[in-house]
Amino acid sequence: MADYREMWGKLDMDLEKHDKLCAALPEMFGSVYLTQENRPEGMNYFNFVFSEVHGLRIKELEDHKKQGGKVLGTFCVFVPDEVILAANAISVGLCAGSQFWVEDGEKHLPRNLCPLIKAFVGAKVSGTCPYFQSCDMVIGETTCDGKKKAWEILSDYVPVHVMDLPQMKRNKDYSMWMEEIKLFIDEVEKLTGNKVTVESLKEGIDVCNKKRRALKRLYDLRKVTPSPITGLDSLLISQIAFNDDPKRFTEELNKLCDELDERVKQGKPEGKKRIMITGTPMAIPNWKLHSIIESLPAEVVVEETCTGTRYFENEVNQKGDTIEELITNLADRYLNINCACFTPNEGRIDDILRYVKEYNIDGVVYSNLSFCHTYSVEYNRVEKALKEAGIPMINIETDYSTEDSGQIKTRVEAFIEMI
Ligand code: BJ8
Repeated sequence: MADYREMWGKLDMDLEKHDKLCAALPEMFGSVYLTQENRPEGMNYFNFVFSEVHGLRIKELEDHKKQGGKVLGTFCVFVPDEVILAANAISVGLCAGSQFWVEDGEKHLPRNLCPLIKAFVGAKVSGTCPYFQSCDMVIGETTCDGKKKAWEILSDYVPVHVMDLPQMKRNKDYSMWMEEIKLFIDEVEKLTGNKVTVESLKEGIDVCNKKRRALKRLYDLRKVTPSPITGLDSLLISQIAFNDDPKRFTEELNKLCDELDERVKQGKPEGKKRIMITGTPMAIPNWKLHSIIESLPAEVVVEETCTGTRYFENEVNQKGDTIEELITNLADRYLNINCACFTPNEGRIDDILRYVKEYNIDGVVYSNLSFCHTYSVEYNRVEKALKEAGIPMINIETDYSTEDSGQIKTRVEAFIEMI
């Protein structure tokens, strides 16, 4: 990574602190990922992307900016990437999944707050995330209270545009969300100097739909027993989906799926328990729960999370001759995402019950980031529904630290023996 120091310096990064992060990540990746046996060849691309996550990809963003392009950072799967692509800008996910940033976040935020929020604020204020440093603007959204207030702090450091996400799904909420998408288009046009046209928006929709289709293909392959790919590898792919070039990502993922098609033909059941994870997102490099579960005789075969099915389920309808029609299509697809910030949120229960059948699930791990109230309160509804369906579930509330890993492993081990 030494070659990139000049680039990082120009991005106004704290190089000394960033060195510490760069020193820790390869070791962590090696111990979690490279110790897995019999990984598909196609994972080499995703290993490479991770190894260059602060290098080559950032250089691509900088090259794009040198040619007059813009980079926008996002934190939530409700922000329509299609619009960003239509204005010839690049979208990067900024949700942070490392304990490394929490301490700096806590200098500006209460300690008893979701680690995801503390980590992304910490990543920005410490100047150690080159994605954040490359952003011309970040797009927040009014999902949970913690995020909503964090935008005010971030706006001291970087231009912020906040999308007002409705928290119910009535007709008036659809109209409101369409208005928000229109305001977002105005903002993106102003920033980039590029007009979002019917043609460019259709192209953006097409790129995003193809990416969703490739991810869906990967998840469909995981429905097979045994899954031809580990949950850990799948999670890495989903995390990389937020930052990689979307066309290249889709192409590489489809290549990997071709290889997995072959593996499926040769796979023999290994007697591992099939686990669904449901709950809060797992931003890179949060691999904690997957690595605990898969160190036991179990495989994670689906994640009902935003770094899982909520990211790619449902495509945007590409039909329409006006921007208005395409905005309606965008609103329809995005308001179909079942995040716990909505009330009621019965759609999430339906999704979970459907996945239990489709993925032949033996047990569900409810994964809740500490202090995420929406998901922890919604546990009650999910538990009730799964109890009625006769599916065992365990509730794991945790953060990014490793202090509780041993305790979680003991609990998950007992759970897996019981199911
Ligand atoms: S659509 S899950 S990405 S809001 S930040 S709500 S974990 S307390 S991330 Fe999310 Fe969009 Fe919903 Fe998905 Fe809880 Fe933390 Fe808030 Fe979070």
